[in-house]
Amino acid sequence: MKTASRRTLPKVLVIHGPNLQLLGQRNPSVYGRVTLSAINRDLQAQARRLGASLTVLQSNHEGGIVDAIGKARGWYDGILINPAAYTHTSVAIRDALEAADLPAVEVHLSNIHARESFRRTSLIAPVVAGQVAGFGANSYTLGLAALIGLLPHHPASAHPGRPKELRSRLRRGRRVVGLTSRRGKR
Ligand code: CA2
Repeated sequence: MKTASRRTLPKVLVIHGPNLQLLGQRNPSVYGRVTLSAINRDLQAQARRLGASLTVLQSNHEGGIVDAIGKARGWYDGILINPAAYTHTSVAIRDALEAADLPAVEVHLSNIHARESFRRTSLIAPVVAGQVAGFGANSYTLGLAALIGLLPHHPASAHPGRPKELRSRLRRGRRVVGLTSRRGKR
């Protein structure tokens, strides 16, 4: 199978969900004054420092996001996603992320767990390695650092040289506590 990281720098697909193009223009009391372009600029700079390359996409359409995730395997090493309102509603995006089987991190500007009850459920959280929420634009940079730390071939990987059976569990951030190796060593 094609592995994106063998071709060049590790590649991360960044997906911004619906209405995030409005950031900085409306509703500053909830989402702050930072614009989506400023977030993307900071992410690109951080990726350069960490030795990764980014492709950024914003879509207001569930199907567009599903298509992008569906095509990611083989081309990207990981996915950073703010699914926005689809966080709380989209079984389709959840299923696409699960099927892609790539390391993925969910980010939110606001602390969704401290807001209206309908925002407290994420359909996405069970199929990603982790969620960063509540730190404004910093949620994205924290999420990107965490994601890059999960990439198997990246020098910043938290788990370099780990054995194969650990790698496959860590790929999606699965807990490894209690795992025993059949070969008796790790
Ligand atoms: O906190 C987040 O990042 C959210 O994903 C943002 C979504 C919201 O539906 C989620 O519950 C939490 C909303 C994105 C729309 O952003 C706007 C920005 C400015 C003005 C209006 C909407």
